[in-house]
Amino acid sequence: MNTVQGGWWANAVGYEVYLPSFCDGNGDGWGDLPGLIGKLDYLEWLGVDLLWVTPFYVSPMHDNGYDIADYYNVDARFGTLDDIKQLLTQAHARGIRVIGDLVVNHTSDEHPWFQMSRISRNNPYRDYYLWRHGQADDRPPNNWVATFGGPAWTYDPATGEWYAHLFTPQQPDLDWSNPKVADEVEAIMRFWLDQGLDGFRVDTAHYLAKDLSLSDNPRLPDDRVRVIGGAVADWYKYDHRHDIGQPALRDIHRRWRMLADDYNAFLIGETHIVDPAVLADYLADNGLHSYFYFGLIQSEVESGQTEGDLLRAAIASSSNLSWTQSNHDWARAASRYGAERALALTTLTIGLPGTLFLYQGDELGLVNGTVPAEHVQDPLVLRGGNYQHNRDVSRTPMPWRPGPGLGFTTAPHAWLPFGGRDPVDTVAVQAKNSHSMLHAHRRLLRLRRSLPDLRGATLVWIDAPEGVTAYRRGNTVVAANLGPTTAQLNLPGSWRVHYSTLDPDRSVPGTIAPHEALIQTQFTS
Ligand code: TEU
Repeated sequence: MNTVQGGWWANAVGYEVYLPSFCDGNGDGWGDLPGLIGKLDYLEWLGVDLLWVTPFYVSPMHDNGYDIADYYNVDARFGTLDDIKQLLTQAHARGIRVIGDLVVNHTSDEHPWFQMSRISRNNPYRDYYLWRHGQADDRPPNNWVATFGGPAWTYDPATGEWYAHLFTPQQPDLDWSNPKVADEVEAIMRFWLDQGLDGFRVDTAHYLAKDLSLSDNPRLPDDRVRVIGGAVADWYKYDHRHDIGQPALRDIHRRWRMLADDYNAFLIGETHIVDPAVLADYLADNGLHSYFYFGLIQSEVESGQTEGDLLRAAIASSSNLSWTQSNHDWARAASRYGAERALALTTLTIGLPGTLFLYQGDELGLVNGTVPAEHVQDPLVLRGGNYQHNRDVSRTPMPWRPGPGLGFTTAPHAWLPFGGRDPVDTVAVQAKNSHSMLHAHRRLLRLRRSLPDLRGATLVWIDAPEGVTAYRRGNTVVAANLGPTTAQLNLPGSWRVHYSTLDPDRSVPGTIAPHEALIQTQFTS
């Protein structure tokens, strides 16, 4: 299962740019494309191969761009179509590819398709969405709940029917059983690939198709409910047998894959599926080129296990998964793991077959930003969810340098609070310190390029001391101590340490401290 397949993205290092919070080029406190273009030198210096840029299309921003009102234009708050062209030209000149975000489970309720569809029951756009009679005037068609809490249906008095939305009511779900919807989305994909985009991260890739019987989802027995706080708690109480993960998804993914292959473009699916076997099944079915493995974001390790055990199971299923520890929807990795352990896990994943993604600020070891309750913008909380579970903590502005505005903006305020960052959290300060997290990440990204075994050689897991996860690829060994005590890693032969997460000057193998990871190569004579 360890043969690397795939195109230019196999073994690439990706970097998620959460556009509203990355860099503000025009001083309005909101991140934009000119701001991002101004940071391409930094991203090249860091050593990333691929950017995933979150939605930049026209949007009323009820969910920061994940509610799209016009798929063919750039929202003025982010810039212009010309800025996209500039971004692509300048990124490509630096050898960096750029993928966009394909958000097509739903549109914005301000999209003209939805505006038309709600006018009358026989409007030609009516069947672009899922409109249904209620079980009674005050009872939705079934028991589905929205991911962000509350019923997945909203009643529209204009036509006396309900429409489905697996997120907020401002994000009506498209009806993927309508071939016209599939054609519209293909045209959108082609438009952006023709502009030079190198692919898409597919938002909620396992949603899209619904079971058109619209049967109720069974309630899970209490002992199978994942305990999670905030507005998403309701979602986890059900077995989502009828609203997501439907067989019809497979055709949608396969069709997109063929389209993308014509462009040599990369499609990576976002699913919350933590069972790697399910993802492997999607992959084996000629689905998207890769899917994010969310095990290091969402699943808890069982007692006696380490995150290394999760990774071993994942890689046993497929070599085309994408590795990540954070994104704009979850608490930052350094807050969940501690910065040192997060770096050790990044080191473990960097040598695994597949694509690795960092989330902006991961390279600085950033913990969650501070966002006082009165400043929260996340629709999850604004819809009545629990403040403790707001996603804004991972979305506060990127700290570029100390001082007012953090180098993110020249405005006195940004759209979110600056997060309470210290000078030592910033790119400028860390760039001057060779022992910083930033330099540790930069060295690591460079090693992936300079040690060919990390990309091509067969992967073999090593019998390592308790707590240590280690594998060998050719003459290179990657090992991380995820246990609580110092361990001794004795390998036959002579070895040189190229990389230690804790000590940039280390070259001698041997002990490995808790939360330390090493990359070492064997001398061959
Ligand atoms: O997220 C999908 C999603 O439902 C989760 O990641 C969700 O945010 C999480 O379970 C809550 O803790 C995607 C986007 O990444 C997210 O930003 C959007 O809000 C969502 O889709 C709707 O488009």
